[in-house]
Amino acid sequence: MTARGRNARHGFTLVELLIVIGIIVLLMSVLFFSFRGAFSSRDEARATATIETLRGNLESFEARWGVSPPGNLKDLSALTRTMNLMPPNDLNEGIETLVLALRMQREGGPYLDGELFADDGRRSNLDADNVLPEVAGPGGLDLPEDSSPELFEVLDPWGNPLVYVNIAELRQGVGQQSVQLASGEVVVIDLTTAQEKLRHPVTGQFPAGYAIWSFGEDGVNDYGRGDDITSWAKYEDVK
Ligand SMILES: [Ca+2]
Ligand SMILES: [Ca+2]
Repeated sequence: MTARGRNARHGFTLVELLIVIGIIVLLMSVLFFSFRGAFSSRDEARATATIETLRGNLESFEARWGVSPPGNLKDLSALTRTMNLMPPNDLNEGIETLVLALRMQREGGPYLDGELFADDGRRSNLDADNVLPEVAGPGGLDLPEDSSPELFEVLDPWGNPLVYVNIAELRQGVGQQSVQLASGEVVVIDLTTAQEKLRHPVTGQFPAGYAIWSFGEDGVNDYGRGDDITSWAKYEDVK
């Protein structure tokens, strides 16, 4: 019998076995991380696309109204000369006001993308609040006839509401709000921190007109930094 035949009968040595196991473990971890990476980049792309859709809708509103949509119901009342538009609570008020403003039929509206509004995965009312039906109807905000007076939010792919801030209000220290997450946790948007974090670190400029952001995959408010997804060019990306 040849030397080769004897080696084949003895099978794998311990070292060979360990190398094979090591390679299998390595391949599995590569696969795991690439799957996870693919999922999180798909979610990030969805969040970016939702914000882009809102940006387009918002620009149509600005073209007709001459200002960015207000970030609180009191200012939307003033802009639209609608009485009694009081916030039932301070939860999610920025994004609720944006959605409401974009749903109005006045001045050529509604501006809100129909597909986005029909998407249960992206449209929600986590804090189950609404405006008075008489304010919602003709002579008031004039929402579409078959439409609910609920104060809807737009959600990111992780189920948390997007945050909407009107920059003119932010500069005046107006628009205090809290955000109710999918988990039920309530996060306060601190205006002083927002004034600091939303400014460009070099030029000191705020995003023009408004700011929309998602807390990102970690669900933590980084005020548009970190893994947050933003309607403006992220400052980490600015050269
Ligand atoms: Ca709501
Ligand atoms: Ca975050």
